[in-house]
Amino acid sequence: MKLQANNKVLDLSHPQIMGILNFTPDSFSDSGQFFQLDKALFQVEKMLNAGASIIDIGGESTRPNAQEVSEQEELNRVVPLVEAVRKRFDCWISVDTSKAMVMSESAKVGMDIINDIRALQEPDALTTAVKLALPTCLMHMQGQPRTMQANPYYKNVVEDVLEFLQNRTALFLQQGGKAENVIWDVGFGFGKTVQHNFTLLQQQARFAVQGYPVLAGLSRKSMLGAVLDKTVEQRLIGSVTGALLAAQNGATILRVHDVAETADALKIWQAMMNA
Ligand code: 9MG
Repeated sequence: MKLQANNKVLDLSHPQIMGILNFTPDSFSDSGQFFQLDKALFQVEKMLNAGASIIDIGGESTRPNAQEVSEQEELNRVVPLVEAVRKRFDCWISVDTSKAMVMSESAKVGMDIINDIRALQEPDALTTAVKLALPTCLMHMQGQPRTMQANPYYKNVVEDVLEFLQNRTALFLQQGGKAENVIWDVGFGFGKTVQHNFTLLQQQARFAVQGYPVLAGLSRKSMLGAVLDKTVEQRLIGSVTGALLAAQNGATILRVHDVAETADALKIWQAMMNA
């Protein structure tokens, strides 16, 4: 499998690392605006040198209980950063957004992948993504970030998530989107209990065999903290293990904070696979 955008090809015959770059007020809060951009670019360079091939830029915090961000605020945060990364680096850039305007403005300055945790359900998002004709990650979430962990419920979490992704994909294709631009993500931590999350991780191969690349994001998430009884800062080994298990179960894009450590783990896994 592969992705194509803006005259680039991303080979998904082995897992690729997507490095996380959150550009929310708390992420680089100790700096002024110019230095914030500078620090973010330094962070991008570090992740690329450590083995990331995709940088995921987000201007909206998607943590449980996070407040929503206005369109203008998200545009102000994301678009100049996408433009700056595009000018400096020859990497893949994904933008974590659900807003049609952020998608189209980011595409103008070099975005390669739309990463939408709301699977194109916001106004105009579906038609915009189809028009942009870029690879698009459709992620499953039950509820909204502010309330999603209140009381997650599924009849059968694997079947329910599978049905949701199939339905969103069918709509995308009906509107004229191309199958080769679809990426799937079960949405670890988005409206799911610890048990739901680990069931989805265990059964991830069910999603991977459906014909679309699977993206997995477990990095530092509370499902790991719940098992390890560790704070966010103490979840490095849990995160690397989670990424590796996701790769083993068919994920080909791994969304992580700790790029260098994940890259080492993948190299060992790959050596075993190639032996
Ligand atoms: C933005 N974001 C936070 N967690 C994520 C996950 O698990 N997958 C994707 N696609 N995006 C995420």
